[in-house]
Amino acid sequence: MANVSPLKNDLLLRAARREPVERTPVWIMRQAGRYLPEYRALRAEEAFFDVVRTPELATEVTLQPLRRFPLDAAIIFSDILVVPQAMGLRVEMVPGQGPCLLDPLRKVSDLRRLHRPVIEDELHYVLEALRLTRRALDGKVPLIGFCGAPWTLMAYMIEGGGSKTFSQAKGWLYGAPEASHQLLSLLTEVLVEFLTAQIDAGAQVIQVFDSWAGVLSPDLYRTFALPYLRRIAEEVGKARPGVPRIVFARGAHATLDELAASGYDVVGIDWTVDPRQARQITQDRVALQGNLDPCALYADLKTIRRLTHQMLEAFGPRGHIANLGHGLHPTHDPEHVRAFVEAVHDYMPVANTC
Ligand code: 1CP
Repeated sequence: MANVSPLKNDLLLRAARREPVERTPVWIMRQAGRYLPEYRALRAEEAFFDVVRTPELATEVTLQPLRRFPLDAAIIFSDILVVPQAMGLRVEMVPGQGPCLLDPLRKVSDLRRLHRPVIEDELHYVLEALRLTRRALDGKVPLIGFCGAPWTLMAYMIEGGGSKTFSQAKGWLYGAPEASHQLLSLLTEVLVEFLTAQIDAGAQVIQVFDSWAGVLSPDLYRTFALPYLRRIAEEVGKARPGVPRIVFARGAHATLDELAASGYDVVGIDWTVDPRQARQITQDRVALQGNLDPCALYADLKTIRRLTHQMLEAFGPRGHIANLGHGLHPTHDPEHVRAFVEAVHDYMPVANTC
């Protein structure tokens, strides 16, 4: 990119490549959001998707957590549902409930309602927000771009919103496998273009969120999720080599070994996975990201520090990006978030005395 400063803090990039680092880098999923009073103040004035669609506001919200805490990365403020929106589905944010798709896919013939978006047109606001944020960061820390994984997006497009079981979307996988593959392929092609465009606009790392991996059996995950995740890693890696790719597949424990071989540089794990076991399974094929239980931040500050240090010890110093095992909750206290970030900063690994 022209006219941008060189990176002053590249800890996250080095950890993603499993290179030695002076200190484990840390960022937090949903680090921008409702637990911050300054975010809530802005949201009292502006609708969610207006913030997402206004690059100056998206940049402001992206930077809010970095003004408070010494984080080692920024993640662009947006949502995974901007892609279904760009493909023709209407999405609204319902206060206290979450996203709601007004015209979800109900039957296979509804696939005809989807169109293939021209990324530079229909998602230009994400790209512009990345360009603005990159300039505002002035090389302070790397900027993460992201998207939802094909399966997770398909799940929302069929259910119309969050769900405990995602049984309608799973119904498609069992009852209409061909149409499901057609939808997943289309999403994959769009996501490859979107991630590549995000990198061109300034994203220095990309993360794919497969938030609903955990509702699929290992067999379904192998058939309907992993092949598409692999294609994304491969094609983005080929188009823009050297940009670290992270995959976070929440609940995909049974397929961790295959995820580690799916072409990503980093695999994010949720808090139900033991870091030592994850290391054993993944060996030195990938770096790992995670995985303190977000609810651990409801503990007192001393306990947060102890639990964070225990987590760092379990992962070991090489190839680890500290994070929570999922996103922050609106009820988290920013001072407890600070305790987590600072505990990562001041961790001193026990010296190896042999
Ligand atoms: O009113 C509000 O302000 C809405 C709260 C909110 C926020 C702050 C939503 C609604 N999205 C976001 C921002 C967001 N979403 C980011 C910003 C960057 C950051 O992390 O700081 C990111 C990366 C996402 C990604 C996202 N959106 C995911 C994947 C991560 C995850 O949490 O698993 C998912 C599943 C969504 C959908 C979504 N958007 C919002 C909600 C409440 C949900 C979940 C809906 C559900 O399943 O119930």
